[in-house]
Amino acid sequence: MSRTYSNPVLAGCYPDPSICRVGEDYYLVTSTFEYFPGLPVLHSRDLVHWRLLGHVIDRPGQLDLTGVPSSRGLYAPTIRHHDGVFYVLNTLVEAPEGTPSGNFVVTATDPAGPWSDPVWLEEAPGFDPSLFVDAGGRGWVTWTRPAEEPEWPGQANVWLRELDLATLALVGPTTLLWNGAVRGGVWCESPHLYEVDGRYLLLTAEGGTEIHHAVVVAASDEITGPYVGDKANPVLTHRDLGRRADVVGVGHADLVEAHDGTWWAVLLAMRPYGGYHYPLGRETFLVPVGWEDGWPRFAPGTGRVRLREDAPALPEHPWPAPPERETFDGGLPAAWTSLRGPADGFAGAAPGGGLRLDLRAATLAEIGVPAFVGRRQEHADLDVAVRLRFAPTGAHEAVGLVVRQSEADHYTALVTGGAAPGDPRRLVVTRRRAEVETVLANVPVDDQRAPDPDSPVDLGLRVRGQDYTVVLGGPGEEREVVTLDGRILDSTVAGGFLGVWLGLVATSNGRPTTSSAVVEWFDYRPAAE
Ligand code: 6LW
Repeated sequence: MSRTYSNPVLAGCYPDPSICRVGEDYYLVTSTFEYFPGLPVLHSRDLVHWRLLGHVIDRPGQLDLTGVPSSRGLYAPTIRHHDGVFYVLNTLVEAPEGTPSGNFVVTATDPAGPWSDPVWLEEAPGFDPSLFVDAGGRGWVTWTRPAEEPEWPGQANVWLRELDLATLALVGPTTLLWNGAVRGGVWCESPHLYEVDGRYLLLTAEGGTEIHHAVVVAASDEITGPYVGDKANPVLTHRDLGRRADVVGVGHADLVEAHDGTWWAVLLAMRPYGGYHYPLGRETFLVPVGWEDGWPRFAPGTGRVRLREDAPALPEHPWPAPPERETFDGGLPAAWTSLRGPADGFAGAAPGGGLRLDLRAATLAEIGVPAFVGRRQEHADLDVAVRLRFAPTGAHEAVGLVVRQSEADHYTALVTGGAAPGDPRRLVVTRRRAEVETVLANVPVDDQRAPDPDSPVDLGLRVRGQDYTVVLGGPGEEREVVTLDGRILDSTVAGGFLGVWLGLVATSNGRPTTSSAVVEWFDYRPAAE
């Protein structure tokens, strides 16, 4: 019996995947928008199991994410390798005025980093830049640009220009390559070029990164075109399955030839549950690719992105699983992120163990750098538990759990109060939906007969599908406080390009503060299936 693997190969918010191979090693990057560090670089030996190597954008000197609204910032990246150098091309969207933005390229000789500072491709306005190095070693950038005089909303085109790999400067003429496979189709984007059997293949996404997403392909004998679409276009989509499919929004593919000569695509798709909602966001899937008459056939024979697929015949190479209990011994784990800037300014290993979180005046509702740290929600069913040490010194100080989509849409379950006699510590659970805040629960934290404001607080989330139940109290003493609805946090309701992040925030709600909290541990335990 042949081996199988389960899709997605990267669960949770890993959108816009791009892949390259160096020998028997595979490297993959995904978009991260306003999160910092940005653009994770993942490594695999078998295309199925991935581990985090580092991040492409990991220091503020590279670019400025402060002031970038949610779901703007770092869009879809491309990773390529040529002649000992890794290239990542990317776009910074909606940076504050006066700071560089748009398409850029960074390089590294080690994919784990350090990556260079960006070289901005100012003469290539648009997004989704990709690099193709031809057989003669010449570099070519393709990218998407919204049509200047659109015939319909969302019309976009793909452009090409040569990139001098020695200077990273764009040179020569700019050529319009492609207008999309479907007249009236939206967002012809995510263009990648390949040379296969002497022809140039242009793979793009079309239909927008939602239910109508699709993969289309065109080919040309010359790199500059004319490109002729495959009669089978779209060559992969689930748009015809409608909203009840278990996998929707299939698109944004990148191809790789494995070291055994088989071909594969990574792409994004979503898994709705509890109705047409997908709080886990756009995830990375792996799909087999075959060739017929010079054209790629995705999942030959089924044409579908399946949750279980026949595995590559490469030796299996799993990586150690991350611990379910994070004790922050080395400070913030590599897979955790903050918002728009590094966490070093407010978080680090606490002297007695755990994570020190210094409160900041900024709140999660602002487009700023609040004292927030978090990680992707990667499972539909899981239990989160934290033990916090927090003795507020001001009435407005609050520390606790966050379920985040954006500054406009999130839930918080925060420990507050306790700074003055007669002001007992409370847990306040708030929903922020489309910028409107509603307190859903406000309950005492401590046993009122013997309040002990210095005692640690155990707080948790029991996530079962779209139900996120806030739990207060340690093992054996858990109290269910309130159940939150996950549906309001996905892109179908809240908009945006992101899946949900689970994390912690420490805020003084706009007041000056010198307070800190300690997170003794943070459990992330997928529930048994
Ligand atoms: C991505 C582009 C897109 O760069 O969304 O809708 C952007 N299309 O391909 C962010 O994922």
